[in-house]
Amino acid sequence: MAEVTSTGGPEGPAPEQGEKPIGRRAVLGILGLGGLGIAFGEHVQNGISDLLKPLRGTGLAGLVPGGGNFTLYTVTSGFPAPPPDYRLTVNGMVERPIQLSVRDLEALPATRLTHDFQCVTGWVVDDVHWTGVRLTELAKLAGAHPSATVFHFSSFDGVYTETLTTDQAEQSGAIVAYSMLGGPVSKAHGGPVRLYVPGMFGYKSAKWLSTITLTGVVEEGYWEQNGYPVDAWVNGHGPSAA
Ligand SMILES: Nc1nc2c(c(=O)[nH]1)N[C@H]1C(S)=C(S)[C@@H](COP(=O)(O)O)O[C@H]1N2
Ligand SMILES: [Mo]
Repeated sequence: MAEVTSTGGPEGPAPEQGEKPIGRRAVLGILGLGGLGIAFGEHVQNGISDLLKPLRGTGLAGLVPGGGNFTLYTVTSGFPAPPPDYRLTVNGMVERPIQLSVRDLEALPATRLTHDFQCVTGWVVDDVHWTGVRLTELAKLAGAHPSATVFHFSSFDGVYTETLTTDQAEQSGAIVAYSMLGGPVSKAHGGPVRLYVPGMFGYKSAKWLSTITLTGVVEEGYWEQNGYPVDAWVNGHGPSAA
C-alpha cells in the first residue's frame, strides 16, 4: 500500500531514487485545463469524491487507475533540499515567534493519525500513517493572539503557499507532520516537515514547510490562485455539519 509511483513527464532535473516529480504544466494537463485561472467547479469536485466513495476503506481504491498510490507533485523543478540548519518558523500575530528543529518538533506532544490522502484530481491513498504536532499546539506554544484567525503557510521551494483558518485547523486536527508512511517524511513527500490536513484535498497539505505565520486574513494559496476552492473539505463541509 501507499507505494510511491510516478506518472507523467518530469519537467525538472532528475530527482532522487528514480522518483519523478510532476510539474505544474503536467498537472494542468491531467486536469484537462491546459491554461490558468479556469474555475474548478464544485460539482466537478463532488463528482470525484462521489466516484470514489463506494471504494473508500475497502482497499479497492488501489484498483482505480492512479488510485492507491501517491503521485508526487512539485510546482518547481524537482524537489527542493532543505537548508542545512532547517528550522520551522512560527511567527506573525504571536507573543513569541519560535524556530523549531525537527528534534524540537519530535519533543513536543505527538499526534498520530491513520487517515487517507486524497488529491482533487481523483487519486486517493487509504490508511496512511502520519505523526506530527497539531497546528493548534504550535499556536499555543507561540502564544497566538486571540485575533489571529488564520494560519498562513509557506514552503522553502520558494513558491507554494496555503492558508487554513484556526477553526479549520481545529476541526480537521491538522498536523505539522515529520513522519508518514512509517518513517521520516521523505524529500519527495515534502520532508523534513510537511502539513497534513485530514478531510481536506491534498493541495492544502503544503510540502517542504518553512514558515507558519499567524494572520487575520485568508489568502488564496498557490493552487487556489489557479482555480481550486479555498475551502477544500473533501465532503464539502468538514466534520461538524451533517
Ligand atoms: N510545496 C508543495 N506542496 C504541495 C504540492 C506542491 O506541488 N508543492 N502539491 C500539493 C498537492 S496538489 C497534493 S495532492 C499533495 C501531494 O503530495 P505528495 O507529493 O506527497 O503525493 O501535495 C500538495 N502540497
Ligand atoms: Mo493534489
